[in-house]
Order: sequence, then C-alpha cells, then structure tokens
Amino acid sequence: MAAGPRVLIYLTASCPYCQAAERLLAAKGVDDIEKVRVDLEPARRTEMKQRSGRRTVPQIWIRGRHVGGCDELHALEDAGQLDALLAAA
Ligand SMILES: N[C@@H](CCC(=O)N[C@@H](CS)C(=O)NCC(=O)O)C(=O)O
Repeated sequence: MAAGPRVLIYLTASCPYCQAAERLLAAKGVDDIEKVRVDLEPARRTEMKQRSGRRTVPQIWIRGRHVGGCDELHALEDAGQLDALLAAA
C-alpha cells in the first residue's frame, strides 16, 4: 500500500487551471486526492513554492512525483502516460 494520497494538489478556489485539473482527475476516476487550499493557508503556499520551485497553482504530485501544473497534467494525458502514472504502485 502506497503511503499518502495518490494525488496531492495545491490549489485555490477560484483558479480555472485548478478546476480544469480537478475535472481531468475526476474524469479519470481519481478520488484519493489531498487538496491543499493555499488561498486559505498562506503558509502552505510557501511550502508549495519550496517543494515545486513554482509559484502558480495548481501544483500536482502523483504518488509523490511532482508533475507540475494543469498544462503538464494534460500533456501527460495527451501522451498516454497519465493512466500508468496514476496506477503505479
Ligand atoms: N501553466 C500553468 C498556469 C497556472 C496559472 O496561471 N495559475 C494562475 C491561477 S489560475 C496563478 O497561479 N497565477 C498566479 C501567478 O501567476 O503568480 C498551469 O497549467 O498550471
């Protein structure tokens, strides 16, 4: 059993890129998602920047691997790699 959630996403409530990423993950049937609301928890935005080296939301980790933002998530899907990444043990 993998430790932690399958997907970790730092996001805000009003960000369209965050909503698009969530829609893709929902379409993939992913329900094991830890969501960190950086608009509600500014300290976690700092944490997100330190962990990812990025300042934009969303920032997404799949099984502990940082994949980037919404565009990178969709690029993985377009490349046919997202399912395998989500399924990896
Ligand atoms: N290419 C990025 C775009 C993300 C993006 O622009 N997010 C906006 C909110 S919707 C943001 O974080 N803006 C704050 C900033 O640019 O500092 C992605 O695909 O995730």
